[in-house]
Amino acid sequence: MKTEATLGLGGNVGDVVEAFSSALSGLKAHPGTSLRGLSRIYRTPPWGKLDQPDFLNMAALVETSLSARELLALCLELERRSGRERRERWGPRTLDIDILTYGPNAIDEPGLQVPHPRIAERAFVLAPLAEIAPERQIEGRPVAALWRAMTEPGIQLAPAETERLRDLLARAAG
Ligand code: GSY
Repeated sequence: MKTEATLGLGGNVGDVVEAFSSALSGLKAHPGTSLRGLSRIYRTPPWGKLDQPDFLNMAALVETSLSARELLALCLELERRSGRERRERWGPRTLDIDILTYGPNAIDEPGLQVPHPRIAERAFVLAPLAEIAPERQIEGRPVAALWRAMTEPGIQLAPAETERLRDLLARAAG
């Protein structure tokens, strides 16, 4: 059985666009996942811990035959391959990949909460997610409506980074 899942990608250390590209190529190459859509990249102010550089954030739509737990393991493996070390909570990182939604399912297990908690409060998640899954319901409301209701300043499109990602992905695809 195939499930449509959405992933949020973010990072603010090193070459984040390159890290996005390798993670997305890893998802593409995996037999249990197909990439169905990509948002543009956004430059976003840090949330949680403010004295760190701005993040780049984007979202991906995947069709997967993996369970949510298997998809999580794949995301962690792709983070690890990008050199991600889990250090300070809410601190700087090369690459974070979160499962935002997994079909219509709600999962609340140790280490795996889907929909990802507090999506509705985080503009850096909603802006890219609204591009790829505007109708997806979070807490009973469509993502697009949640994004439209946001007033958080500082979320900007990053066109040069988006274009570079598209180039890297096209090159990786040959
Ligand atoms: O949860 C993802 C890591 N993260 C981010 C992020 O991706 N973007 C922004 N803007 N702030 C963040 N704080 C953390 S932690």
